Amino acid sequence: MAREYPRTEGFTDVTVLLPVMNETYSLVQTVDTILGSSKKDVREILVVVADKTTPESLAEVEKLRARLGDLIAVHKQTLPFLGGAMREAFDLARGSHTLMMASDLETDPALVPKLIEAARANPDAIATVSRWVEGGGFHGYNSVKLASNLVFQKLFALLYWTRLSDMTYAYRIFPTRLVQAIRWEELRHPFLFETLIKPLRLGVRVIELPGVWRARTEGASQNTFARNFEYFRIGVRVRLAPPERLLREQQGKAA
Ligand SMILES: Nc1nc2c(ncn2[C@@H]2O[C@H](COP(=O)(O)OP(=O)(O)OP(=O)(O)O)[C@@H](O)[C@H]2O)c(=O)[nH]1
Ligand SMILES: [Mg+2]
Repeated sequence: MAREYPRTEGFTDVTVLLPVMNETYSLVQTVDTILGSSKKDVREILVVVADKTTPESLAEVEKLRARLGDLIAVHKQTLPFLGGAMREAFDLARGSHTLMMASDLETDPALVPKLIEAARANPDAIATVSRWVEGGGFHGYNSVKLASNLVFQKLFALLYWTRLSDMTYAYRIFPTRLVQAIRWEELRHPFLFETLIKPLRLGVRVIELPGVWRARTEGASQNTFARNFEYFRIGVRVRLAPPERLLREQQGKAA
């Protein structure tokens, strides 16, 4: 019989993942907004830093740690890039659920309570934010990128035969056991898409909530437009892979 993904029966608390490269006040505002609304549900905020994280960002992380103590955990990544940061963080998460977002304010931290409520009501599902449904949107998104994004979403919704409208926005809450059971491949930004399509192929239910994307006001993205074409490769490969091959040999352990 085909192996199945491990089920999650309840929400107890959430590990919030915040990757940081060049954010300062955006990071602090993200943390304070989350704790202001949802502290009782937060197991820890796991900040992931890299060799290239700026000294200004590292200083803000240290200040947060001094101010908030155990609520802030810091991990220095070994694998490279954004996917590498998230993959290591998935294995360190201790909450029943793991929330993936950014620290540049492009993932509106005011939506965190809604994501937590969705996870509490549907603990075995993924709740993800969509910019393409009523109530969602884009502010300051380049128009060529916007058109390409829409075409990409429609194409892959058809290929995966799903009603989901936004499969590439990296703002979502997962059952932690699920993300620890999957065998991840990507290291760069296509990882963000991989975190939705692999669960879809495993039969995980995915719920969408509306959200507005706003361009960051400090620092710069680590992604380049040309690299967006790499999303096609993982999109097609995962569609063709047998679902049981998407799981690690030993669930919950490093593969
Ligand atoms: N620790 C760590 N954080 C990263 C890395 N790359 C990006 N980040 C952070 O992850 C978040 C999202 O990355 P961005 O580079 O802004 O990418 P994006 O907004 O998803 O992509 P675009 O829409 O193409 O701009 C930001 O808070 C970044 O600072 C990385 O290699 N390591
Ligand atoms: Mg960004």
